[in-house]
Amino acid sequence: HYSFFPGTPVWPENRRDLTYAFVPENELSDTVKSVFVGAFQRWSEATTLTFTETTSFDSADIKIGFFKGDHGDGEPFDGVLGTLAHAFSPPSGRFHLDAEENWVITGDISKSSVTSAVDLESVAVHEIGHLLGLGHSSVEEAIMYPTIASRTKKVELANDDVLGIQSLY
Ligand code: TQI
Ligand code: ZN
Ligand code: ZN
Repeated sequence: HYSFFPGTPVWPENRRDLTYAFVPENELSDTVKSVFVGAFQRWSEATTLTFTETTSFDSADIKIGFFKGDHGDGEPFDGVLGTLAHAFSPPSGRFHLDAEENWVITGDISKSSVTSAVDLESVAVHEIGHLLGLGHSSVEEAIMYPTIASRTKKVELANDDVLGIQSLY
């Protein structure tokens, strides 16, 4: 079953059209950015929320960046595997990914020969759930289940995820 953060934080009523921006220094390719477009779409299809990229980083609701090790928020990344990414409850909008992971951005991850390969879209869909206010789920099929088998792609919201997000928005 789905869960929320303590106190059930959500984006306020007047902040349902959210903007997101990428840390300019990351200089991400359009291919990488399009993975996030797809991940946001999963959640906008289940709600009335919308997500639009903005180039104005400072004013964006959701700020996405890849960082290595200690990146100044007291929650350092740890290199390959371990922590992959973290995102914080509303209305933080902080969405950080571990730059040292072997991120897979296209293709069939199950065919990857890199045992530590991690599917970027799967992690992005999960972290966006946190950004919107969902905690972890006890349902194994759910995107918000707290573990993912390695070399797995899991991007389709389960019923449990949809029920959870629809009770928030
Ligand atoms: N990062 C953890 C996560 O996003 C961070 C975390 C731990 C957390 N406990 C939390 C965030 C409680 C919010 C509330 O769950 S992670 C997975 C999964 C991670 C893990 O790097 O371990 C995914 C990131 F579910 F597969 F295990 C993405 Cl998909
Ligand atoms: Zn961080
Ligand atoms: Zn999580």
